[in-house]
Amino acid sequence: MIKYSAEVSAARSAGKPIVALESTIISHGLPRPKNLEVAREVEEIVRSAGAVPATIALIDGVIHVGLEEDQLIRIATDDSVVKASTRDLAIIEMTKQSAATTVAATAHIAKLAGVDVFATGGLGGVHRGHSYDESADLTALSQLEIIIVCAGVKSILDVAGTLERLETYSVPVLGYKTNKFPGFYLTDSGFEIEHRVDSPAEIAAIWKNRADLKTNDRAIVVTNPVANQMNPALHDEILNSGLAAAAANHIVGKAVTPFLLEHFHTASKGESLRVNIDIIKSNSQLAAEIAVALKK
Ligand code: PSU
Ligand code: MN
Repeated sequence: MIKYSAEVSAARSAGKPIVALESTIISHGLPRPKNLEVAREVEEIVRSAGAVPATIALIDGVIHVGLEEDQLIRIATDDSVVKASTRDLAIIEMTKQSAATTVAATAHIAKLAGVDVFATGGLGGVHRGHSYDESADLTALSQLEIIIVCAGVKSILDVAGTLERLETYSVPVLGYKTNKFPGFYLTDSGFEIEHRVDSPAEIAAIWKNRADLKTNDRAIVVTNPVANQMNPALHDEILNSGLAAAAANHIVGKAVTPFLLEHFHTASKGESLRVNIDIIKSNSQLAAEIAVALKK
């Protein structure tokens, strides 16, 4: 059912630390041709930190954990690549389409492959003004034992609502070297986080304690704030114009998030893109360090 890249297959046999990487950010989150460049750089960051990268996607209906070069190019450049959440996986296998996986779908496949650590940019969550538009990322996190490293939830979302949902689902939220909940493009979303951690070793200790306590049937969210944030005034202005444009164009369902991210990248003339790239690189670095710490 799952095909492993040569590198991931060797890492599994050797018991090496592996980091799962999502592919929707490559296909639908970052503009071309930067997306392919970043996908490659992120994999290299994971390797330099002593872990093995496993970018996850479906190619012609087959689930791949770890992509070979031609497969990564396919995800980054082929217009027919769709965005797949967990509910889409079995259907895409049947139709033999190629698909990039969201946080929810990537986490699901990572668990099937026995991978415990996962890096993304920003989590999905509750959408502003639409309390029934809630990313399947949240329900996935409530069901999968995995550590996800992110820069908080995407700032296009209802951050307060998303934090409340994470509390309901008993998903712990940790601030990496901070007590401020990161705001994706912004270092601080304006919300506090109760629990701060200062090292991958502390996160590994929490992971082990949860197994003993049997509170490990769900994810741990590690939030890693971006160092050089977007200008907050510019951020808020673009967010407002983006939300208005999404409503005016009747953008719904899985198209909402890619639409808003694209609006940001265009309207900010590359400033949000610069931040998004910083985020994914720094999260991948931290995820690799955590994966290494879990093996100690
Ligand atoms: N983080 C980014 N860019 C992205 C995403 C995350 O920096 O494009 C993707 C992830 O795959 C996440 C998805 O799961 O956006 C959320 O989409 P939705 O709101 O439709 O669930
Ligand atoms: Mn949605």
